[in-house]
Amino acid sequence: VLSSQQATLNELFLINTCKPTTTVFKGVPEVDLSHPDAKTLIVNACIEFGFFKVVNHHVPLQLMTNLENETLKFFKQTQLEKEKAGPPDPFGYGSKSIGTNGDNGWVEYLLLNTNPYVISPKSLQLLHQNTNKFRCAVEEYILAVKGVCCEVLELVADGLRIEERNVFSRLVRDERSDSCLRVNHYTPLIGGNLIGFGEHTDPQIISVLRSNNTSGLQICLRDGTSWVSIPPDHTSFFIIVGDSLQVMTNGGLKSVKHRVLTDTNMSRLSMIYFGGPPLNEKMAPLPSILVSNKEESLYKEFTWREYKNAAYKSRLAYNRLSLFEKK
Ligand code: GA4
Repeated sequence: VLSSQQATLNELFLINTCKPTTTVFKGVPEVDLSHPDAKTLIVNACIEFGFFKVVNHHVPLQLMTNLENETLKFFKQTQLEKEKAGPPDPFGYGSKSIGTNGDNGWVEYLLLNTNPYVISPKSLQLLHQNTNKFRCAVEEYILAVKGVCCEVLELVADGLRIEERNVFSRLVRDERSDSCLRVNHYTPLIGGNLIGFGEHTDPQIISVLRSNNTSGLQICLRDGTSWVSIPPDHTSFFIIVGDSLQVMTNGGLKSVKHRVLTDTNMSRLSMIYFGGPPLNEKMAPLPSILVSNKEESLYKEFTWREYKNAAYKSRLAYNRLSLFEKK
């Protein structure tokens, strides 16, 4: 029999009753960035799963744990203190509610845009309301993770045999790039299996995720129905293919649906860097891909700003790309 508190939680966060025992996935592709054939491994992983793990990335563990500790200090404050950095509109501190269209999750988070050119007042406030140590940890981490993001994107271009190896990475390196950093904190709940962050694809190009050693992340396999749990690894990064990479490769590399379930006894802390293009950037399949594959574009013409606006108007689980597909 469920306690009334548990029953309310279940209602709010859609307890996963259909498949309580999700398989732990042993087949996550692992890419050593200095492997001579990293580019092929990466493209194969993007095709097969839209997801892979990066090892040997040269980002010191201490840099990751430093941000982890600084943000934990933030999350340990009282709710009242934390809410001074909210609401997330869309940047700032948020709790339980995700986006503005009625999605909920058992999560609290910090969301900030990372680029000095486009940084929002709320992100600045978040950085400056906190200690110097917090701000340095964020800035140092962003610099490092942006490097990993760009290196992976250059290997994607190499693996696809695109001559201009910075076709994707230049968008993230651009001083107007609309990239952001999110830190998600999932506190444990007896009963487990609550939805921490509901299923969705990321709208950006790729996302680079690092978490502590608590499980919870699941991806949906290409059959569209099987959810598998990803074993956590606090020393590595996980790469998530986003909708924008799907568009730029004309559907060759598809975005991956993923979600997070809460753990029964451990807190999960994840930090995700979303590599996004500048707002004015036209999102279209690369001409070189269309030519070499002798394909027509599957998508209507749109800018990242238009896509992002559409995304922010949609529910988390919505298949946003369908709005931009040619019929
Ligand atoms: C999913 C990926 C990123 O976390 C995010 C999310 C954003 C938000 O939390 O504000 C969105 C979600 C994400 C996609 C649909 C909209 C917008 C919540 C939501 C319901 C920061 C992003 O860019 O898109």
